[in-house]
Amino acid sequence: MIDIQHLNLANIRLDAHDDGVLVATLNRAAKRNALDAATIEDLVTLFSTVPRIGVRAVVLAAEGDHFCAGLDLVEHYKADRGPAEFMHLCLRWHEAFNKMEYGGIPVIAALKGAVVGGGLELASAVHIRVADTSTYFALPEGQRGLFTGGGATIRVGDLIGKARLVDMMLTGRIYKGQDAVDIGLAQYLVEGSSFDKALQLAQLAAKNLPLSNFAICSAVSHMQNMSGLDAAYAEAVMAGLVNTQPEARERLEAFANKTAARVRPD
Ligand code: 1HE
Repeated sequence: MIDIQHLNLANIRLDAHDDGVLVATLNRAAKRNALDAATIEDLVTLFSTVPRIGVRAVVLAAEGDHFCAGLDLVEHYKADRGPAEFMHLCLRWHEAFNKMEYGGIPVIAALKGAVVGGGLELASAVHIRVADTSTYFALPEGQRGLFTGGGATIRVGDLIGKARLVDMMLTGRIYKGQDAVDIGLAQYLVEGSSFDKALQLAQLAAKNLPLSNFAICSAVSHMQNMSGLDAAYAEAVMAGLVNTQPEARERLEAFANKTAARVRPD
């Protein structure tokens, strides 16, 4: 059972399922789920805690028609922040997003409507992105006299490559539909509800052994920061741990006994 009682979040609603899936819903639809400082602190708290409370997978969803409109521009305008203050705020964004990407728990985003600016930075920190037909992606910072500060230069660049990233930044280009999938902004595009599909994927991932998911949802990202030589070494060490875990014996035995599912299409 997931214990979420002690988590007191201002702008994220939590719903724990018996199978270990935690649904975390951005809950500021009136502001199009814009990321104010309080929501960033919620994300830091949530994703610092999630790996230690029995969660096996997370669905990151949103209330309203839009996944996330990015940085809370009104809060930013009113606060009239100085460079050091904004730098420190960005470091909190990085803290939150790094906890998501490197935390070892699969995070699957159910996208819809605007996934823009910091909203795209948030979406790019999860492990699987599911879009519906209303979903669109953009980096409008340039048009607002701003620059990305929540990791777009790294994570969105990893997803779509530098040339497309710079085009989106310079021109405000919007991607949606199959084009967004084709360039790597989303892995799934559904006609119906992105939430239903994201939940289904989370339930699938939750059935994997936690140590396998840890390797997939933490080690892969760490390895991509390493040289090829070091990544191969780290992969071997990780596989040494994961592939000999006692919990895997049952699954291997089932394969050996021909009772396990075979890997076949349809
Ligand atoms: C906001 C925000 C926001 C909406 N910060 N309050 N991001 C952007 O440039 C996107 C800015 N937002 C929009 O373009 C539109 O709001 C949407 C296309 C997302 C939605 O449009 P719509 O017509 O449904 O809503 P709206 O009427 O524009 O906004 C409804 C309310 O949400 C309104 O507040 P209200 O109190 O007047 O009702 C808006 O002010 C509020 N709202 N978006 C604050 N972003 C670490 S650096 C990251 C840099 C960035 O992310 S730059 C931000 C890029």
